Amino acid sequence: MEDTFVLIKPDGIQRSMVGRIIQRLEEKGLQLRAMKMVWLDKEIVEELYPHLKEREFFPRLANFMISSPVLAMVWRGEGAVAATRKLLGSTDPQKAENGTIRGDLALAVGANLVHCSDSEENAAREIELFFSPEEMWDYEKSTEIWLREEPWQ
Ligand code: DAT
Ligand code: MG
Repeated sequence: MEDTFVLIKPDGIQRSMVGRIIQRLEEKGLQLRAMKMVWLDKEIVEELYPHLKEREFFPRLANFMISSPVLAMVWRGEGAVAATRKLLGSTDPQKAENGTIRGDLALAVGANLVHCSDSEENAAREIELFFSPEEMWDYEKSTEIWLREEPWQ
């Protein structure tokens, strides 16, 4: 089982996409382990995007990310990191396939609705940035039996 970090960005909150985005993750079969609404500051944006700190667009990205509260989450599942990347689609919504969250619901790379981790290592780092172990729940879903061959057995 793998955990991945997902964050609904300010445009997702402002455009009332929270429910739709969470629905996609639930429909995929991923399990919600933790969720927290937070208002980022520039320091945490730099920690979330260390690979982009030197890029010319970073100041715009940082201003966008601190423009509204965001929703931070941990989702668990088999191959959760790669599965969630696929569900989000390409970074640039203009290039993202239809059927993906960014492909269906966004137009601009500067407002692409959702962040998710790009590797297991980064997932662990990003989760630690936002959540303590006590804030992440380990539990069985009672609906799990209804995914079996003979749920009534
Ligand atoms: P992803 O979010 O798909 O993991 P990333 O880590 O390369 O992509 O970039 C993080 C965010 O930075 C991305 O979601 C939007 C913004 N960004 C990336 N490349 C950009 C660019 N060329 N111009 C403007 N914003 C960009
Ligand atoms: Mg990234």
